[in-house]
Amino acid sequence: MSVSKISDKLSISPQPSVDDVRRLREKGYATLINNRPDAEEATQPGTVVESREAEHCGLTYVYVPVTLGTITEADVRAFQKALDASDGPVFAHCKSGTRSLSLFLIGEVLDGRMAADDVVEFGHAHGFDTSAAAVWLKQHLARRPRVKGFFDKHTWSVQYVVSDPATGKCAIIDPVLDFDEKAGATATINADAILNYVRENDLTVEWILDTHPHADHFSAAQYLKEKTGARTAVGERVVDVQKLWKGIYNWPELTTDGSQWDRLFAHGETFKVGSIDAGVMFSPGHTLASITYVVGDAAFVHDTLFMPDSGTARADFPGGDARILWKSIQDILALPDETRIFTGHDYQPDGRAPRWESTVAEQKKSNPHLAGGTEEEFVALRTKRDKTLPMPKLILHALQVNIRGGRLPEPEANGMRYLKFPLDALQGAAWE
Ligand SMILES: N[C@@H](CCC(=O)N[C@@H](CS)C(=O)NCC(=O)O)C(=O)O
Ligand SMILES: [Fe+2]
Repeated sequence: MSVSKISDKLSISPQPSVDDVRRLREKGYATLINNRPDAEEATQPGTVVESREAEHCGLTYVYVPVTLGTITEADVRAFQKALDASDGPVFAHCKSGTRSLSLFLIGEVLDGRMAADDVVEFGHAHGFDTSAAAVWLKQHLARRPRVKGFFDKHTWSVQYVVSDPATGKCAIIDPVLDFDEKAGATATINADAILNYVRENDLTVEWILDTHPHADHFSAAQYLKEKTGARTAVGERVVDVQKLWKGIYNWPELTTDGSQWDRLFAHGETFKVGSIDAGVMFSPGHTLASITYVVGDAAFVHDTLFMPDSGTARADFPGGDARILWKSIQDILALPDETRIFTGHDYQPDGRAPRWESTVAEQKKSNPHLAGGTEEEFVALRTKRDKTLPMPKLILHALQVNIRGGRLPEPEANGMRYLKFPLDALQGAAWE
C-alpha cells in the first residue's frame, strides 16, 4: 500500500487490503473515507467489510462513493465534512486514490484555498492525474455567476450586477436612483456606475430586477430600462402593495395590476441569466411582496437577512410582519450551506467598512437575531427593536415612485414633477 501524505490531516492511498484497514488505527488514523462504489472489481473488500473492520478497530468510517465523471458538489462537501469532523488524521481511498484526491482538491478550490490552475500540478507532484478535477472545476466555475456589488452610502443600499461568465449576459438587481430630499434633486450617479461596469465588462443586460418596492430609496429600474432595453421584474404580490399604498396616497388613478413591470414573478418560477438557472422564492415579512432571487449559487435576499454581524430587516412597515419574516428567513436558511447570500443593505455596525456577502452556513452560525433562537424569541426581539426605529427618511417619497416600477410622477403643466405626502398616516414618528 503506497500512501501519499497530502497534509497533516489527510493521506490518500489506492485500495487497501482488509489487513491494511485493520492496521490503520495503530498507524494513528482516526477516520477512513471510502470513495469507491462497491462491486467495481470482484476482489475489492467493499463497504460492508471495510465499515465492519473500521468499526472494530475504533475508526470512524465514511462512505462517499463517486466516479470521476459524475462527481457532484454534494460529494465534495461530504468529503470535506468527514475531514473536518475527524479528530485525527484521515485515510481516504478509492481504487488508485485519484478520486479521493480530486474530491479534496475541488473543495480546496471552491473554498478559495487553492487556485484552479494549480490542481493538475498538485496532482503530478503527488503522483496522481487530477486533470478530471481541473475539467470539473472549469465547468462548474463557468456556471457560477459573477457578482459585483455597488454600495450606495446615502441609503446603505447594495445594488448588484450578476453575470454569467460563459455568455456575458447579466441581471441588475435593486438599482438606486439618487435623490437628495433637501434639494428635491434626482440624479443617476449610482445607475451610471452600474452602466459603466456593464460597458467595461462587455455585458448584455437581460433583466432589471427588484426584490420589493423599496421604502428608503427610488428604484432606478425605469432609467436603466430606457438605457438598456432590458426587461423589468418584481414579485407578483406587488399588486397588494399597490392597493395598500393607493389608499394611503388617496390615488384613484393608480393602476394596481402590476402592469408597470414587464414580468411579475410568482414563488417557484424560474428564468435564466445567460446560461445560468435562476429561480424565485417568495420572502414576505419586510414587505408583502418581497422575493429572493436565486441565481446559480447566489441568493439575493435583500431585506430579510443582513450581514451575520448585523441581524435582520425590520418588519414594521405597512404590510410587514415579524412572524412571516421568520418563516421567509427559515426558507432561505434551508438553501445549501455554501449558498452565497447577498444582502440588500449594510448599516455598517460600529462603523466598519460596508460588507454584503455571507453564506447560509455563516448566517446560521452567527447571525445574532437567529443563532440558536426560537421563532417566539425572534418575533419578540424584532417587534421590540422595530418600536425603536424611526421611519426611513424617504418612505413617503419612495413608495409613490416604486409602486410604479421606479417611474417619477408625471410632469405637471409647467414641466415640473411633484411628490405628494399624506399627513399623520404612518405610526412611528420620532420626536425625541
Ligand atoms: N436610517 C435609514 C433606515 C432605513 C430602514 O429602515 N431600513 C430598513 C430596510 S428598507 C431596515 O430593515 N432597517 C433595519 C434597521 O435599521 O435595523 C433611513 O432612514 O433610510
Ligand atoms: Fe426595504
